[in-house]
Amino acid sequence: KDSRASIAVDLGAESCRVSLLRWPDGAPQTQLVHRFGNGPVQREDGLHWPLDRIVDGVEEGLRKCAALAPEGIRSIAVDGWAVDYVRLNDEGVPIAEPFCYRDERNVRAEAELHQHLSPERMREATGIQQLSINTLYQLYADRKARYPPSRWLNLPEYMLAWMGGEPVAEFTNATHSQLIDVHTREWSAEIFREAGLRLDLAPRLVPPGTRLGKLRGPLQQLDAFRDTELIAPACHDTASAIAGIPAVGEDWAYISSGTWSLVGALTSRPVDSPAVREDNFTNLGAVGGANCFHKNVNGMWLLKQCESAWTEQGFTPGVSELLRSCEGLAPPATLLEVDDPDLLLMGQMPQRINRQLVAKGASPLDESPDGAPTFVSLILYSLASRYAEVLGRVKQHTGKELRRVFVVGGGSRNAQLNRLTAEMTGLEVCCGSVESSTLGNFAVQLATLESACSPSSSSFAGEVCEWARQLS
Ligand code: LFR
Repeated sequence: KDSRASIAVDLGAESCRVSLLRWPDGAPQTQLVHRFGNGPVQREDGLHWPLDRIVDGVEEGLRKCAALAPEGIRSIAVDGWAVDYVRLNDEGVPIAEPFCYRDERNVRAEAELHQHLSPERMREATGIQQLSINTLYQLYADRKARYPPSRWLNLPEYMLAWMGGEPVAEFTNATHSQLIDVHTREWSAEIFREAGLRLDLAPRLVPPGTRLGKLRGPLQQLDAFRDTELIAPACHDTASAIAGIPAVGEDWAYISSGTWSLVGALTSRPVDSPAVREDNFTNLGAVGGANCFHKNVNGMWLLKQCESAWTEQGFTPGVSELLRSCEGLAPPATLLEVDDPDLLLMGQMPQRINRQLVAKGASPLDESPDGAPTFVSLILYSLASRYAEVLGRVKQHTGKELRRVFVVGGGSRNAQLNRLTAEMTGLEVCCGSVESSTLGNFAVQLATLESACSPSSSSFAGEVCEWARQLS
């Protein structure tokens, strides 16, 4: 086997990570080399991602990796959160900073578009869950704002193109756009047409595990990057995180726990029925032609947003102290509906939570830092209870006999939440990797480089799983 290193870039809404995989003595060893903070920034025209900062951070990470790997870099792949995109001119240069999916313009765009194209029809065509954050509504909001039609790339694919790769839309990421036809697995001409969007401006679709060409540009001057392949992994971080779970069999579910909690199970094909639609479950692309059947549940966002509200008041306990502070509190009498659209928006989280409690006839919590433990306890119990509810529905819809749930991602270290999840779901909670997206990203790179099977085949998925096991 080629003994050169590989790099995985994982773009997260709160932090981005650049990791290195090397083979000292022939055994794989991964290392987090560079991590930098990320977050949406409020500009005059809305909430955006600081693209220049992200690009600079990735470049710094790549340079650090090159310095650590004298054997050279064989391949690079990028995954990240889905739905957001960079609009590009004909030369592939960004026209503007990308919008953040939490911008309120999407809620309006969703309502407007549904007047032309019914949510029922859209569901039938795409098989995915109705979410105002989906790329479709954002492109529609761009159109309504009269931005000239332009090419666009989702963020991970943009980063790969920035390194010199072919501009593409990787399938797992593309399914989250709400622009893919669930039956043909191609862009849905109908949805493009009805939303007034130009199909000819959409990128070419490729499966996870596609080679996109060699790294080019200034970085190629570094010895380590002379002959580096760019690979599309599962560009959707959730699909990567699931690819990083080294589990076989049919008895397991997953919770990919970060800013969001993605709660569901892998299936061999999309699952559909009136009840699935009613429950607003999603079917998104997974590695090797499989399907992620899950629901977006709110996640660490609730905690992090409360934390920043308290920080503004000069109270800076940090998440681990907050978690400790609520140990031993009695279970809250009224639980939150964690997926209330209001709780997905940014800012004023303790106030938003109290608004919901009051609307339910419960007493509001103390919004001063003294009340922090009660908020944290309420969030943990409410999340675990929602996980249990969603996993119960997963069993019904898929017919799977679930015994285990793998929790992966940053939130998997939350021991209290894991304990409550085990209690409320009755399933064995298995703690996967905190960096499961990175692990899955590497596993797809290795399967792409080492295997002869088609990336859309289930044998490819098997090889990815075997690499994930070796890297775990
Ligand atoms: C997780 C994630 C979810 C997606 C949301 C928005 O990071 O990618 O899967 O629904 O972020 O992209």
